[in-house]
Amino acid sequence: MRVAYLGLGIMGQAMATNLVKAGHEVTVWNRTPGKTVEGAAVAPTPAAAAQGAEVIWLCVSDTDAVHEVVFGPDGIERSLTEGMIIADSSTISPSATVKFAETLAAKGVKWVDAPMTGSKIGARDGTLVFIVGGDEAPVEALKPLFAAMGKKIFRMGETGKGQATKLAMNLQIAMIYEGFAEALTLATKLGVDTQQLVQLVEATMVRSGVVEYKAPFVLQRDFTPNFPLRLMHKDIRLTLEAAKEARVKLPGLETVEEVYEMATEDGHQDLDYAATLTLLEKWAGVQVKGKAA
Ligand code: NA7
Repeated sequence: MRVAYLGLGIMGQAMATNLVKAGHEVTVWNRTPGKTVEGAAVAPTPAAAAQGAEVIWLCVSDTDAVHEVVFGPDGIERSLTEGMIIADSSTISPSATVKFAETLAAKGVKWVDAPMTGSKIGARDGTLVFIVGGDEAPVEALKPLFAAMGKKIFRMGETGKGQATKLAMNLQIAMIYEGFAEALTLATKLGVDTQQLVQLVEATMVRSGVVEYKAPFVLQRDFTPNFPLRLMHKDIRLTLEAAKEARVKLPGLETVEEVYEMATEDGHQDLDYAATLTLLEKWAGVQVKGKAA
């Protein structure tokens, strides 16, 4: 398929590379020039990249960035023609997604929200899980592209439902990790061996995929970003906004947001979100250690 790929960050670069490898005709664009993908053409603007494309795939930071790339002065809007599909893998506001889709529906353009999970390793290995919202026909048409970049897709309903589901997923990741980090901090202060605590967690119903994934990094104090704290913080804020719009109260997540706020003030925004632990440690006056540390 002819694909315009817009946004070559950690995720987009790897995803566009996998589209090229699968034989698709890809044209890329990135806001900061110089980022390229081997085997793909490079366009000077989003509008130029979208010319003649069947699918325009977006993977940029946030809601404002998507708005800029679609409706901004060099945005794709002017290049859109009937039958084109926009697939958005950025994690952005569900309600803004619905508005963007409605604005473009008059042009006969379909919007599929396709945020993903699997972080940078999943993007590199083509094993992402896509959480999708959109009409059945465009989602079906995108299947060869999903297959090139991921291992599974979950269609959650119409446009916007992919983003809504992604927020509900990341809410759980942030809260589960916060619980783990608080438990490690308290256990350390009380003199419990944290390596043994993790073994106990894994042998009981307390276990979780989040802890299984994060524990080895945390016990070695490796906070290099798999999922940067600034992006998890953005998702937490998006979730709280969506909750406010829907008049839903999320007291746990509101408190966790404050932890991310303070971790950002401490300069940890480009580390992995697991580094929120260091704030709890600072308050408790301890440092969590595993045997390997
Ligand atoms: P990164 O690595 O932070 O990359 C962000 C990308 O978004 C990067 O290409 C940026 O371009 C681009 N960007 C940011 N703001 C804008 C604006 N205003 N206009 C156009 N392009 C912009 O993020 P990831 O790849 O890890 O994640 C991308 C999304 O997937 C995000 O929503 C995650 O939550 C999930 P730059 O190179 O800085 O010029």
